[in-house]
Amino acid sequence: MKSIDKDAPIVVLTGAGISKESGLDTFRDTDGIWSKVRIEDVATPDAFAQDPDRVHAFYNARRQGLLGENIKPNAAHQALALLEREWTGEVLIVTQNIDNLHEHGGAQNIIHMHGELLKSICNGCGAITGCTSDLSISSVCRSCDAKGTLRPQVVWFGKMPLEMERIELALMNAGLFVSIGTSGNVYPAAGFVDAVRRYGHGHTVELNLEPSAGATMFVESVHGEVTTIVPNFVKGLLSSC
Ligand code: BJW
Repeated sequence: MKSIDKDAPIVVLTGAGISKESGLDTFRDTDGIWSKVRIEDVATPDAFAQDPDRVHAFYNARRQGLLGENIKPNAAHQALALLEREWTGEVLIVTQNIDNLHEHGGAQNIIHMHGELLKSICNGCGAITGCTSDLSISSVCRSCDAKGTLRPQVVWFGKMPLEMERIELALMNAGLFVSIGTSGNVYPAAGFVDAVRRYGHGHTVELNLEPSAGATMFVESVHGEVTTIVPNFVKGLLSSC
């Protein structure tokens, strides 16, 4: 592991692979979510416009799954929270995941660039509200009283991910960019490593089960299960300074 200045900001990008060992499905693995449902049926604004019942059912099932007692943060989520506590510089976790396992693992500085499953947004007034129960076309927005306008606060294909300006600034300033548990298929997240190479100055590391689509763009790669490789990586980082 290259030695990193302990005051340098770190940006960590996470994807579905970090939550796999907590019991949540990934998208593109052979048993992943997209092997069971089609993206165009559940994860686009058009899908919601054409068949909101189907989209609600898809996210209701995932929300109830996430709230199950067996779903807990794993050693990788906890290691990143430790890094956030112990590192002298800023650690920003940019997650593509809509689950809450980074928060439950103890991390605080988190951007959910693809939204959060435990929040709803009103297509009418834009109000964002905590949401732990099922949504339907009969749900009523508590802010504007409109019926049928609530949807999960998630970023579907064709929509701009959240807080992109803040993320881009952090990538430019990062001394280290670490990508964890993502296949590197979905933009703009898949392009972060290239942005760091072109416009930033940080060291780049991929931690994933297998080489991602953008693996050759990283200076360093470690392949294996996150519950092993992330705690080891964090331990090495904290002891190298
Ligand atoms: C383990 C492990 C273990 C497993 N240990 N590892 C052509 C070129 C470039 C871009 C585009 C293009 N055509 C269209 C686009 C844009 C599009 C895009 O990227 N499409 C691609 C598919 C080509 N992107 C968008 O539309 C985005 N918006 C956008 O670009 O806005 C700009 C714009 C807007 C308007 C006009 C013009 C421009 C929005 C993307 C939204 C993504 N949404 C989803 C679903 C919503 C949330 C949800 O329901 O959960 O987000 S899709 C899905 O993929 C989800 C994820 O966050 C995202 C990324 O998946 P992730 O995390 O990488 O998961 P997997 O399953 O792919 O990978 C898991 C990895 O973990 C694997 O590698 C495993 O090996 C590994 N793993 N177990 C370690 N134990």
